[in-house]
Amino acid sequence: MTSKRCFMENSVVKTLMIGILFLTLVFGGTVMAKETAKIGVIVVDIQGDFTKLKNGSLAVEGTDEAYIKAVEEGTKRLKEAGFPIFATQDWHPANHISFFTSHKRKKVFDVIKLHRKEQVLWPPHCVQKSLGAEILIDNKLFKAIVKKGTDPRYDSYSGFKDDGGKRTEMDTLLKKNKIERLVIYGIATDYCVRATALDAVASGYKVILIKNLCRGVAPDTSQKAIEEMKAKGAVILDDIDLKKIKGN
Ligand code: VGL
Ligand code: ZN
Repeated sequence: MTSKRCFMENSVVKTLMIGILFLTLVFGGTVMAKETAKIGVIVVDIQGDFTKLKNGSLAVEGTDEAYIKAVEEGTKRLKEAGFPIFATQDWHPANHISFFTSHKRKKVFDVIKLHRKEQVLWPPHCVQKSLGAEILIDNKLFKAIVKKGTDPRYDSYSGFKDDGGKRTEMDTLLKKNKIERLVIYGIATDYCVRATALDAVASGYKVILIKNLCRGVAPDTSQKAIEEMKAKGAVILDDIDLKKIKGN
């Protein structure tokens, strides 16, 4: 009698244990899979020429030491959370078409029509191998640095492709790393951050923009750019919020 009851209890316990194990595997598996939906980071153009800190040729408002420090600290946090970090680097030849100096009778910040688009003529900046082209945060943070704007004929605000339609290695790199969601921030909100984020959305990535880690060339175009990114489906966060980044 006692041994029979004991046997019954044992089998009930066994069934329960197998059930719990099964449920843990199934539900735990899905929850885990969701949590590991892979997140990557793109740090856009944190280069000397875009900063006040380095007296850059195209220095953007608010790019002081505190800003660069905030970008570096934020990037470290995201790396420690396990996300692969990618950077874009504006990397122009000295005769690049976006430089006003490459056009006769043109002044800095003139706007011309180029390849059927409006092109701002910038001061020469981020010339290949120059000091101003260097990325200002610890380069060891990056899994890869994607150079852009290397073709003298085309500008490339986007880290994904230039104005001639030639793709960089960004999308291949992200796909290789199984990235589905992208945290994006950097310089400039209204140019390279905007173009990179919009191309990321168009390429099927879920985009999270960290507003306080972005700086723009002008307030009105920056505000417009943020609204545009939001309208296209990007999530705008004021600051890094790991819970929201993982759960959004
Ligand atoms: C950028 C203007 C020219 C940028 C690059 O990084 O936003 N802006 N080249
Ligand atoms: Zn440029």
